[in-house]
Amino acid sequence: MEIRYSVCPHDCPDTCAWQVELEGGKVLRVKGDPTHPVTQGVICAKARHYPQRLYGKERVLYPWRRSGSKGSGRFERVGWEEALKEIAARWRVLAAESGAECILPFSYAGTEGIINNAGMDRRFFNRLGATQLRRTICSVAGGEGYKLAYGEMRGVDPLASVKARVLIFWGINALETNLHQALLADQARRQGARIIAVDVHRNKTADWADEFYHILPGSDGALALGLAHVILRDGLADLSWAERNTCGLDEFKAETGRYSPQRVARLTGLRPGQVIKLAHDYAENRPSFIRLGNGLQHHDNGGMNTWAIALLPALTGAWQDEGGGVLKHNSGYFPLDREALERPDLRSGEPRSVNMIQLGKVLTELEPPIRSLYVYNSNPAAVVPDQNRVRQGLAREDLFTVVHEQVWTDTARWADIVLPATTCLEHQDLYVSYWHTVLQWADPVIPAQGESLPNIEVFRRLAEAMGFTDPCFRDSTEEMAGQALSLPYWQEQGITLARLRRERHVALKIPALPFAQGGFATPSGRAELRSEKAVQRGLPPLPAHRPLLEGPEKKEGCHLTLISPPNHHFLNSTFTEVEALTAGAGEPHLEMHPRDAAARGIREGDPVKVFNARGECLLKAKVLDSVLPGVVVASGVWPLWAYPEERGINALTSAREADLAGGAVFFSTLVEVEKR
Ligand SMILES: Nc1nc2c(c(=O)[nH]1)N[C@H]1C(S)=C(S)[C@@H](COP(=O)(O)OP(=O)(O)OC[C@H]3O[C@@H](n4cnc5c(=O)[nH]c(N)nc54)[C@H](O)[C@@H]3O)O[C@H]1N2
Ligand SMILES: Nc1nc2c(c(=O)[nH]1)N[C@H]1C(S)=C(S)[C@@H](COP(=O)(O)OP(=O)(O)OC[C@H]3O[C@@H](n4cnc5c(=O)[nH]c(N)nc54)[C@H](O)[C@@H]3O)O[C@H]1N2
Ligand SMILES: [Mo]
Repeated sequence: MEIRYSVCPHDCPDTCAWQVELEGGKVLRVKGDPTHPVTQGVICAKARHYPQRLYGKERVLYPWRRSGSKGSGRFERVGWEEALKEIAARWRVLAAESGAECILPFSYAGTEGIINNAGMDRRFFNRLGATQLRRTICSVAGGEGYKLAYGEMRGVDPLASVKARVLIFWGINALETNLHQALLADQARRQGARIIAVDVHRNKTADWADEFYHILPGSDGALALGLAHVILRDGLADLSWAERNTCGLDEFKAETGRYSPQRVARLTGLRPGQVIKLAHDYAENRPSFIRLGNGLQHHDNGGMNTWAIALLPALTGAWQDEGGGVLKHNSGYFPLDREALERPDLRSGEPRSVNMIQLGKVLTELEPPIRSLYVYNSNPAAVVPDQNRVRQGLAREDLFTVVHEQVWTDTARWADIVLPATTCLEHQDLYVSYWHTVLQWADPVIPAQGESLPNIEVFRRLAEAMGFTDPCFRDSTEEMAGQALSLPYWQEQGITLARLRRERHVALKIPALPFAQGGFATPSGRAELRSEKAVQRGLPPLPAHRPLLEGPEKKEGCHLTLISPPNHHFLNSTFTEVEALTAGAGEPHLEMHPRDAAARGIREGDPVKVFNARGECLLKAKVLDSVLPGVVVASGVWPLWAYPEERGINALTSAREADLAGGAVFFSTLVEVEKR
């Protein structure tokens, strides 16, 4: 048996280091690398199934051309050269007729590998003059909200969180979505720390925590301001630190005066005593650590709520303790030379841009229309909101769709041309994490399966086919990785590509107390309780509670808020192609409170129709009190075949934009449910 190493490329904070066991050149097992400081030999069940994904029957191994009607799933084999020639020929004609803006790239984070995520593709579409895509589907609203407070995406190093005495998991289901953060918290708990979860349903993380605060969807801003109210009222703030390192303190004091425990209890569904207790438990135990999740920001008010929560350690001065503060997103510890990677200078004008969450509208309404779509690193037919419109768009006979994929996804089925993509075990890449602070590199572990090619290579070939002669279109993965790491920061870190290749993973040198003396990257240099940027973006100058647009208003006769969070067994829609994992996940279902079920004559196991003005989805009811009355939960983005009549959960979700940066509002969805 032979052992080689790789890195998990999937869109997950943990970015694990893999130890891969091979026999006769075949991958037998994938395990956690015991030498990686964060992975520590542990990986999730999904990744342990990688050999099934790699060699599974759903793998796309050759280029294919559609041979039946659109969406029929009938394809015939073609060679790479023929496929690329056809794409280039179609694009040349389209560009001549309508301008290259009629071509739209669509990608997200199928791979987090720096080079295959965003590099040669951006160069190519910049040079082509294609419509630009705003990649908003995941975390931009919360990201911008966090930046209103602190200016950049840096927070507590997760390895320091073991030192905390109180750890709040806020809107994050870490047990299923950030496993190693839960393991680090367990370590802290063994040393006496308490773990608190704040969520809208009692998920695995809530069960594992010592205390659970079960709140109403979209009420996090109110809760954070209520905690601030009690912290200031009861003398729990570190005012001397806050006076030196925040701006807008007096106004903030006045504003939070409006968030009495009684009012906050009404807004959140908690009892006033719970608000007071949480404020005291948080502020009186130090170091205090908040892991700020992604779930709470998939709402109309997600940006502002993230801002409000992020400010709590600036009141208590928690940043002065090792392990104290907040961790939302740590990509700021990995500054990469994006201009060198993506070459925005290759654009000749300023092409239009569209918001990816509005793909349905973009494909069906935009003028002048999109005439060709090139999809990679994403599965929009399943993951994008307002799914019926997306499908209407994908079904357009006049839309020339190319999908570069590892597996046969819902989106691939609607393609005119499907191209085979390598997996992380078959190509090189450079990996950062958006949670831990270890830089990684991986070389291929096995040769490319079938005729699959990495993203970088496909764009190199497309550039050649289009006659793009700039030498940057011939760069290798190593050259581009070198360009990404060319900023002085990497020299200061003592990290070169040669060293990284030798050591596979290198932990960054991060100050133990990054913000003990403030020094935030905001316009004022302080943590901003009051923000001019917020005003410029249409928010109030200080964080405030704002109701969900589809929340309390009870539009369209729909009375239940639908939350559709990630599934334990899948990674977004990835891994749904692994039979053992879909079998383990069972079938798509809807959790509802006994009171809501009884009011609709619904019993455990009943087939139900979940619907609103946008569409419907057929699920099986699970009646339990892990959800509050008025809230229903359907976990996972499943492939369409798993739903009766092939109507996915995103048929219900809205393509409305959140309060910041055009983020997605998957969880601000009102539905009604009836027995079928
Ligand atoms: N197993 C697994 N792991 C994953 C993924 C996956 O699909 N499966 N996806 C990956 C990706 S892309 C991401 S972005 C992350 C996301 O992982 P997380 O950061 O954990 O975010 P979510 O799972 O979307 O939501 C977390 C929790 O927020 C809750 N929530 C919803 N609305 C609210 C609210 O208004 N307030 C509060 N307090 N809580 C609310 C949801 O019920 C859910 O339990 O996970 C990554 N890891
Ligand atoms: N209802 C609902 N919808 C959601 C969410 C939710 O919680 N609820 N979560 C949202 C979030 S947070 C996110 S991030 C999005 C994620 O949405 P997507 O980014 O579309 O994620 P996946 O569904 O995992 O699809 C990624 C695809 O990329 C492919 N891929 C992987 N590596 C490569 C590669 O190297 N090259 C190529 N060409 N392809 C590759 C995989 O095979 C996979 O099919 O979904 C969003 N949609
Ligand atoms: Mo995400």
